[in-house]
Amino acid sequence: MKLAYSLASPFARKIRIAAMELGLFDKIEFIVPIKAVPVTENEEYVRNVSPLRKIPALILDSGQVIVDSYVIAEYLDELAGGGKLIPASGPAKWQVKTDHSILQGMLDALLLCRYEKMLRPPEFLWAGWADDQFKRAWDGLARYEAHPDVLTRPLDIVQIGIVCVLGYLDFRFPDCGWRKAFPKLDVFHEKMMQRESVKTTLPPPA
Ligand SMILES: N[C@@H](CCC(=O)N[C@@H](CS)C(=O)NCC(=O)O)C(=O)O
Repeated sequence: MKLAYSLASPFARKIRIAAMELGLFDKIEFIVPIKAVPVTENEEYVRNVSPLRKIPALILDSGQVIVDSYVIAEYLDELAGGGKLIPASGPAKWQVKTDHSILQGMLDALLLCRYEKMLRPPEFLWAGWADDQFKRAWDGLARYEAHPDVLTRPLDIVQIGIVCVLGYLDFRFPDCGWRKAFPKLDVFHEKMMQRESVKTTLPPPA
């Protein structure tokens, strides 16, 4: 199978970490098919992979395409036997899915903030909107700072998601000061950095 990804994408990083942790990394060929920013047309990708023009996407050997990083993570988890990074059933499953959705929203908000600042012509920039997107991610971090139980349990997709948010902040918002504001997340991040999967998937220098 092939993963359409980029080294800079926090969503794709989640899948690369999950694949390594699940022992599936070597089964995947990693390809960089598009420049993953809005307003970059790519008809072939639209036709063959996804009309949304987003990465990551997993292309199975059968040709079937799986999109959205959570769905891909769920697929890989099932392939690895199930219940490894996502609980198989019960209240824990729904809590993990909910937490993951919040983290997904945090990443979406950070990307919107970044796109607003990077892509929009300066005269049209809506600073209040970009700041509000950033605040959603920031408030999300406060949620996990207040729930250290999430940070100390065995590895799951929520912890991987948190690492990807923190790594993206270091990558695109290096002066935001999250370490000072969220000391428990800082300790968590240091601990996670000892994992090969987390260390080797850091985004490249900006
Ligand atoms: N919900 C999607 C979000 C993926 C996403 O936004 N990817 C970004 C790159 S990090 C992208 O492809 N952006 C291109 C665009 O929005 O045009 C997922 O979890 O896979």
